Amino acid sequence: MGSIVLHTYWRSSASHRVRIALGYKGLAYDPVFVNLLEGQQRSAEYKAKNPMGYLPCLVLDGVPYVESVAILELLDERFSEPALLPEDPADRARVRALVQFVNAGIQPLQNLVVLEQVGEDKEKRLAWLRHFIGRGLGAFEALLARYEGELGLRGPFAYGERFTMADVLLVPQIYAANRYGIDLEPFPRVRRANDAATALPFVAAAAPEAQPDAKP
Ligand SMILES: N[C@@H](CCC(=O)N[C@@H](CS)C(=O)NCC(=O)O)C(=O)O
Repeated sequence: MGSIVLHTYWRSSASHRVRIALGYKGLAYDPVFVNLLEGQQRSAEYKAKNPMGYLPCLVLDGVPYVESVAILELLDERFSEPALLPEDPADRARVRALVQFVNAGIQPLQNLVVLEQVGEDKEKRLAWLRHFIGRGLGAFEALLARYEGELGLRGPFAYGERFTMADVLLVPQIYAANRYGIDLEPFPRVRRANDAATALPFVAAAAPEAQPDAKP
């Protein structure tokens, strides 16, 4: 195995995804800490790695890769066991739908660059975050309920008995939901999946508070 470097920030949910996936696959990496609050992601040096100015960036054998879901797919293809996606194409599509509910439907709306456009008012930002995260988690819960009805999937993870890429996306999203005080009571399947995943040691090791750059 070659070298793996991860440009990360403790509270970056997209970096959190990649930390979980690396832990799941038992891959050691060297972290490079990029402080989002200090704007280090917008430096010319970092933007040479990711022109969007977003974390994470994974450097594998000296080659930089960006966009967390593309990175997860790359890791799954390069280091196939244990797998992040089921084998059956229909199952893969259903897991990928859960992945995209978070990746496309929720997380982009909670990004710093978007919140800056919402305005400086903290209450306004919080209302925005609660609206879009709550809306997206409601859809995630509804899709889990549909899979339960159609396929008999009853957890403990998001897509049945095995940990998948859907769990990799869900855990950081629930971390953010808790951070912004979102009521998770209406989402029992989401809570069950998050509880099952966060009980796993490699998921706990990837948690924001467990990172060396975490601030109290
Ligand atoms: N779709 C991207 C999203 C990445 C992203 O939004 N990163 C956030 C942290 S979680 C970021 O770096 N934001 C910096 C900013 O808004 O200035 C991915 O999945 O990698």
